[in-house]
Amino acid sequence: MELKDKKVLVFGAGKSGISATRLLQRIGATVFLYDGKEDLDISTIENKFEMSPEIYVGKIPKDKLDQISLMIISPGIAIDHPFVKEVEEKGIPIWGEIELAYRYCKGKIIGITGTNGKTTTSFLVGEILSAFFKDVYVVGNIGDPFTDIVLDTSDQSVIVIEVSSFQLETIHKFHPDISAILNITPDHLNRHHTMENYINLKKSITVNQDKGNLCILNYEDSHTREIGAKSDTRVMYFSSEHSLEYGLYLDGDDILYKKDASIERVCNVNELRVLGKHSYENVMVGVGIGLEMGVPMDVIRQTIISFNAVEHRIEYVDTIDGVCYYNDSKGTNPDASIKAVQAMKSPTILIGGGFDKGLVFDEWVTSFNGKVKTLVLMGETREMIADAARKQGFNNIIMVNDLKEAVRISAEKAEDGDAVLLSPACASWGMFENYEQRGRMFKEYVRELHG
Ligand code: UMA
Repeated sequence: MELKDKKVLVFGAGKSGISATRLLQRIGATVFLYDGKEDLDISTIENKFEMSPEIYVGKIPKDKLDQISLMIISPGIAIDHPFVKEVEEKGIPIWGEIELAYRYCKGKIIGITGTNGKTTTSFLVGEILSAFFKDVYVVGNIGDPFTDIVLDTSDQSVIVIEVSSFQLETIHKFHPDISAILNITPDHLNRHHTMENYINLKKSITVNQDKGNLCILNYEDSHTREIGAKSDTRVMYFSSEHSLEYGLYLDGDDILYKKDASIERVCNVNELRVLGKHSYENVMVGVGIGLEMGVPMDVIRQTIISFNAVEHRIEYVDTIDGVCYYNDSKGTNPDASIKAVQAMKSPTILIGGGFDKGLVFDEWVTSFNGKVKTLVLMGETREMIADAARKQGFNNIIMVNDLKEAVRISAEKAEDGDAVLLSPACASWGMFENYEQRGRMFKEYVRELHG
């Protein structure tokens, strides 16, 4: 669709909406920017554009809908939102911000999705590719909208996109040259309603791929293995448990790459700076993508060996009075948090709770396995989590009102040699703007403990 001189409605005036508006303006479209938040202060957005679009908050005049050729929606807006339905009923096409960017993007596209590990993996893939290619971008759910950079891309560019299930709801032609689905465990069920919908959304990252493309999948995850079995795309698996005919796998402490009859040792996991099986899986995906892109193994090896954990993902913060503090604010669902708990090496005071995404916490509590000595709970889900814990006989629970109190109480309860881990198993929404802000606040409160 040619968008020059067309009128386009952008729904959502967060990062994605602002960036999509800028792109649309640059390609000659007229934009109506609409946000449903009635008390949104327009003066905080107006200055983000060379030329301000028409901005509407709370409500948008009905006649505007008769003028538009397309609506772009932000990932935070569900496709069953009443306003989205109203626009859809008028027969107006609806694209997500990712789809809009894709239509103007040049170069090779790598799309990385999965419930957990996609931010770290996207970042690592960006590092591996930047060590070999000149023009590499890492965008998407990781924090910088895809629409921000598309007009800078050329045929030589490589674009790594962290893609969330929210973003996949509104793709149409989006076609990555390489895709990866790291794992699929329950998350965002309040938005997607059923696990089946959630799995289908993750799978849709491959929907436009063909035999000339590659999809990298987790052999140990029954959902991704099933996607691979039914895929029309070329598939490479990675595994932390089994040796494979083709792909990357863990053999003892070695990561191996097998293709045809040859087996190449990539590295020993003890050479890596990242910890835990889930981290080795992310590394294997990074290696797979690097190799597919033609990056020499020794360049890949050097990059993965010097790669550190990313911010907010089992991030070491400080040691105060013999207690180590870890920030895992990115632990926004039970499965991610289980990995953080498993990575702890000492008795742990765990800070959890937050926004209710319709998830259950029983498996999370089971993973404590004697390691978590105290559970400090905050947010909307705190009673729900406490019930799940008590059901399993875990009663050492402290309820708090906010994160600051959680850090203070944890410091009081912790003894020399313990760890305090913020890994909420819930989204931050309602208490914080996002998980990054929650993680930054945690680090600030920990630093304040120095007095
Ligand atoms: N809004 C409405 N009506 C609604 C919902 C939202 O008008 O029903 C408005 C809000 O008032 C707000 C704007 O939409 O002004 C926010 O849009 P948004 O929620 O899509 O947020 P963005 O700032 O555009 O950030 C989005 C992603 N946010 C979400 O998916 C919720 C960011 O992922 C992403 O980094 C960014 O685009 C750049 O691509 C964050 C996230 O939490 C990190 N992702 C989820 C996750 O990782 O679990 C999926």
